[in-house]
Amino acid sequence: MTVTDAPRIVTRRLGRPQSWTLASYLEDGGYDGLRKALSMSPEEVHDAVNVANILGRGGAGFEAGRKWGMLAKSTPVYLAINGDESEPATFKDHALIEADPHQLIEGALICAYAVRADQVFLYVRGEFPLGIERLQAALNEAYAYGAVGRDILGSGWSIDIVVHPGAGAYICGEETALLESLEGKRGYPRIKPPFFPAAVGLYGAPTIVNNVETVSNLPWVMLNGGDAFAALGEGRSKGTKVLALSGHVKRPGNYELEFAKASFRDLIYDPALGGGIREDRELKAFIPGGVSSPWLGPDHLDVLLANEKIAEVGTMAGSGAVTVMDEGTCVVRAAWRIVRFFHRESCGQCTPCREGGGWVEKILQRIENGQGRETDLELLLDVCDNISPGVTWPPAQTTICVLGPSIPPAPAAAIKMFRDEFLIHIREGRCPFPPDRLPRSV
Ligand code: L3W
Ligand code: SF4
Repeated sequence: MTVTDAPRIVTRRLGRPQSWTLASYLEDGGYDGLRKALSMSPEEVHDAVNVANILGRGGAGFEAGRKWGMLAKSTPVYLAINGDESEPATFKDHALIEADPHQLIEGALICAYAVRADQVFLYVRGEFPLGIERLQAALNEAYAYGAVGRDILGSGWSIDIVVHPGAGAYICGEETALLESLEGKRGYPRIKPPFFPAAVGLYGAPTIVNNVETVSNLPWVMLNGGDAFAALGEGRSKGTKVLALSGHVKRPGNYELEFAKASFRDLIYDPALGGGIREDRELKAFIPGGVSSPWLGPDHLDVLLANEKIAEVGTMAGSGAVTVMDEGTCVVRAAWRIVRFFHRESCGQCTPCREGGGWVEKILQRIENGQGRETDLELLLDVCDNISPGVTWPPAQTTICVLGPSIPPAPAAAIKMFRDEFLIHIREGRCPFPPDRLPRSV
C-alpha cells in the first residue's frame, strides 16, 4: 500500500464534472450523512464525533467534539463556519468551498444538529467570488431540496444558514475577530481566555466556530462511523488531512493524506504528490504548517505528517500549508515577505504586533536591500523576543491573538538556519541568490 492509497474523505469529489451542483452531490450519496444524523439523537452524533477525535483543521488542532462539549448551557446557540482562509500558501478550504459546497453545507448541518444550534453562518473570505457564488447557489438548491430551512428532510428539525462574505481582512479568520465582523463591527480580536466563543460568542451567546475542512469530514463520519474515522491515522491525529503544497515543487496542489502514514519526503517527492523539486534542484528549507510556523530543513524530511510528530520537532502542523523553498531561494527575502504580510494585516490593538512587526519588517527590508548593519541580526532577534518571548511555538502570548507571535518564527528560523546568508547581505551588500542566477520567488 502506498501513501496515496488511503481513502480520500473530503476531497474525493474534487475534479468530478459539476461537483458543486446538487445533482452531482446526490448521485454520490449526498445528504445521506445528514439523514443518518437526524435518525440519531444530537448526543449520539456528538458521541460519534468524539470517537472520531477530529482535530480542528483551521490551525490550532483543538478537538471538535471537545469544543462542542464546552458550549455554555444557554440559548440561542450559534454556529459559525470559518471559511476566511487568507494565510499565504493556505488554499485547501478554497478548494473545498468551490468544488464541494454541498459537503460543507451538509457538514455544517450535522454540526448544528449535534450542538442544537439556532442559526448557522458560513463566513467566507471575500476574495473567493466563485466560491461564494457556488456556495450561495448550493444553499439555494439545498433549501429547495428541503435539506435546509423548515422541517429538514421531514425530521421536524429546522434551521437557517446564511452565507456571509468577508471584506478582505486576514485578521477576520481569527475566530473572535470573525464574530466581531459578523456583528457588523471592525474585526478586532477579543481577549481569550477567559471567554472562549463556546461560552461567550456571537452577540454574547454560546457559539461554535469550526473550520470548513473540519465540518466537511462530518458527512463521512456519519455514514462510516466515528470508529472508521479513528481507525485512520495515529495517536491524536485521526483521519486524513488536506495538505496545501506550494512553492518550488513540480506539482503544487491540495493532497489529502492519511495522518501519520506519509512523511514530508513523501509529500514533496512522491511522483503522485509534489513530484520533487522543480528542475531537480536541491531542497533548501520548507515551511511545514502555514507561514506562522517555524521552518524545517532537509534533515526533517522524514518527519511524519501528524500533529504531534510535527510538534515534536519544535514547529506545528497548523492548517496544513507546506511551502517548499529550493536552493535558489533568498531566505532574507522570504522572511521579509512573510513578515510584511503579517505586519500589514495587524489590526493594531497590541503594541508588540503593531510596532514590533513594523520594526522587524524594516530591518529585514534593509538587509535585503544591501543596507544592513552588523548589529541588525541581534537587534532583529531581540525585537522578535519582545513580540513573542523565547520565540517558541505555541507562543508565550504577549498579545491579544496569535497574529503578533506569528511574526517572529520566519525570521528567527531563517537566521538560525542560514546566518551566513544574512551576513553576506550585510557585509557584501549583495544577495547570494540574485534573480538572474536562480529564480528566488517563494
Ligand atoms: C472553549 C476552552 N474553547 C480553546 C477553542 C478556541 C478555538 C480552538 C483553538 O488559532 C491557529 C494558530 C495559527 N474552552 C478552549 C476553547 N478553545 N480552549 O479551541 O483555540 P486556540 O486559541 O488554540 O487557537 P486559534 O486562535 O483558533 C489558530 C494557526 O491556526 N494558523 C492559522 C491559519 C490561518 C488560517 C486562515 O488563513 N484562515 O486558517 C496556521 O496554521 O497560527 O495557531 O476555537 O475557541 N478552554
Ligand atoms: Fe491585533 Fe496583532 Fe494584537 Fe492580534 S496580536 S489583536 S492582530 S494587534
